[in-house]
Amino acid sequence: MMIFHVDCDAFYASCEELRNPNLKDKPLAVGGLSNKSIITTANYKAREFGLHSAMPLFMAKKLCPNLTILPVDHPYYREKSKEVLSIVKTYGEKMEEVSIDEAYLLVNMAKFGLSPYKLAKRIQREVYLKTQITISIGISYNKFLAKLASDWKKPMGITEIKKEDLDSFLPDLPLNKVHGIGSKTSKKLNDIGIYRVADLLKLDRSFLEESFGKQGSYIYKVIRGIDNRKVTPNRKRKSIGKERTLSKNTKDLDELKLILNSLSGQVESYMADKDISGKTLTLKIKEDNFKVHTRSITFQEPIYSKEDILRESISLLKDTLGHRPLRLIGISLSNLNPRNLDQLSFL
Ligand code: TTP
Ligand code: MG
Repeated sequence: MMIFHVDCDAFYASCEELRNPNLKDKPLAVGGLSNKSIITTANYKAREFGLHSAMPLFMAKKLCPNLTILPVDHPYYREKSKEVLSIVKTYGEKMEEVSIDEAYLLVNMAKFGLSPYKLAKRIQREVYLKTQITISIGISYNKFLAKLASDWKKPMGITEIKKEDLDSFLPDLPLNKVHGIGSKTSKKLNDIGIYRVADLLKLDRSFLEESFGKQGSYIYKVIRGIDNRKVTPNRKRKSIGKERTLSKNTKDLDELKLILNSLSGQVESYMADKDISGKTLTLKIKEDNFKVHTRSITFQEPIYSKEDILRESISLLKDTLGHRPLRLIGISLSNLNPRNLDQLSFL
């Protein structure tokens, strides 16, 4: 078995180029339209000017005055993502979607009678022919290395990392290229003179564990090519909800708002763990006579933040609350989808 990590090239920008082909050879960024916002991505032409994801728009414009900027259109990208990933999925035993444009695929090579490289080529070609989206593929024997490999050569790259190649891929790697080392950890490590994987390799396991806990032991292992995480197909959950039976029946709005506040926080953190968002919010209440009422609202754009969930559930509560006190209150989000990176909420 091999693990393939598939990642679409300049995904949002490529989607936009598809429906407007004359943008293809021009620098293009997708992002918010006010100067304070950031760009979510840039096509490869714009990257020649130094543009990258999460760059403030004003900076992008300064570096690249001829930049075309388009607003984000999630529903369209999600559609394209489904097209791409449903093709990729046919090649694997299992697929795990990680974000809108990437997935891990567990591949049984024996089925194909091809080298991993040739199979990756075939997947690339089929995806391109059917969707006009280009993808890069990383191939290895674990998730960490497969992900590293897909990022190695882009766009349209195929990179395989074998056990014997570890020394040529890992030691020179800067910390920010190690998936799982965030900017905070990276900064702490820089403070003690660690800049590359080669420096990290000199640190004891116990030191890393004492300094960074679980993450420390993860780092210790992955930079040695050890990663036992399985490819886990995304469970199709229909909804995510939390409810609470009240210690004392009440219809006091302020008291109920406090409970909604805590429930919204719990739903938010669950959504964050799974990296998903939901389009439909449902409020459920049970009155002191055990009568249950539910009320739902479906949004144009999916939500996942505590603030959004709380605000909307309070407004549902105001519409639902009658004159009877409640003995239970709950909220749930359904119509779930993988979400994208956090920055999007600022656009
Ligand atoms: P990435 O795969 O990180 O980037 P990309 O596909 O644009 O470019 P690459 O060829 O290097 O893979 O992210 C996928 C999409 O997610 C991207 O097109 C836009 C969105 N995104 C954000 O909204 N914010 C971000 O900070 C990043 C990194 C991506
Ligand atoms: Mg990508």
